[in-house]
Parts: sequence; C-alpha cells; structure tokens
Amino acid sequence: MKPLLRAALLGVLISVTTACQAESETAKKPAEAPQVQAAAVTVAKAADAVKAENPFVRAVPPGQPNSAAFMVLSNGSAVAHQVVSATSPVANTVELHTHTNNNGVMEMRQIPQIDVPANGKAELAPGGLHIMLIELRQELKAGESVAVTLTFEDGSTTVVDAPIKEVTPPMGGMKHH
Ligand SMILES: [Cu+2]
Repeated sequence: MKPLLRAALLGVLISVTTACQAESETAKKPAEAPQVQAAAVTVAKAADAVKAENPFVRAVPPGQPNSAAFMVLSNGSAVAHQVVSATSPVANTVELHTHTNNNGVMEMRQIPQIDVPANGKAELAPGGLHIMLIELRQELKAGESVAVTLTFEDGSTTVVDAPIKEVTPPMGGMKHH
C-alpha cells in the first residue's frame, strides 16, 4: 500500500470513530431524564400492592415447638412481587416453607421467597406454602392473634394480624426436613 493512501484511510477511520462517539454522547443525555421520571410515577411499593386475606395461625398446645401461619396473598398490581422473609414476636425463627411430595412422603422445606404473580394470588394453606414459626416463645391459644410481618423484595413490609385457630394437620403430619 502506498504511504499516501494509507494516511488517507487512517484519516477517514479517525473521523468516523470520533463522529460516532459524539453522536452517542448526545443521544444518551436526552433519553435518560424521561425514563427516570416514568419510573418514579409507575413503581409502587410491594406492600401496598399485595394484600393478605384470611390470615390464620395454627393453635398449638404448650410445649409444642413450632407452628405455622397461612393466608392468601393477593396482588392487585401489574407487577409480580415476592415475599422474601417474615418475622413474628411469638417465634425465635420464622421461615418461608413449602411442602413437597417426596416419594409419597410429604416433607417441608425452606424456600427463598414466595412469588405473588401480577394480578394473581399466592395461597398459603395447610399442606402447601406456609410461614413456619419455629421455636415458639409462647403458647398459641385459639381465639388470640399473632402479628406476622412480611418483607417484600423492595424492602417494604406489611404487618398481618393473624387469628389463632385449631387446624387439623394435613396427611403426613408435620415431619420437618
Ligand atoms: Cu414448615
């Protein structure tokens, strides 16, 4: 290649690259501002979008170490939400659990989150999803109620006041792990 031609090509290359950079820099700035504004308007707290319906906690006799809370989580928004943890003053440890059928034996296991689909429900019921109350600090008498605090994926929280009820254990009992 002749030196003159090479210099000319190099010149073209440099001018193309700088033009591209200049273009993308200016293109970025006006696009960012409206996006941030739209997000602030449409994003609602998960705790406001998800309602806990018909909550209850299983009554247990004194000396029983564990119990569970059940409810229907109803998501009225077009965004999926997740319960990522729960706490309660009546238990030392609170975990999110599900039941799985392991070769005919129903077993409970901890799960990292409970999904509440957009415009949908998550049903926590005996034999299925539940909030496990482990190492109870007190007797859970039917007729009283228990506060259960749910924490969602965005850090927002809901306190659910769950009445204590007598619940017949599901088939397979309460085998833990
Ligand atoms: Cu459990």
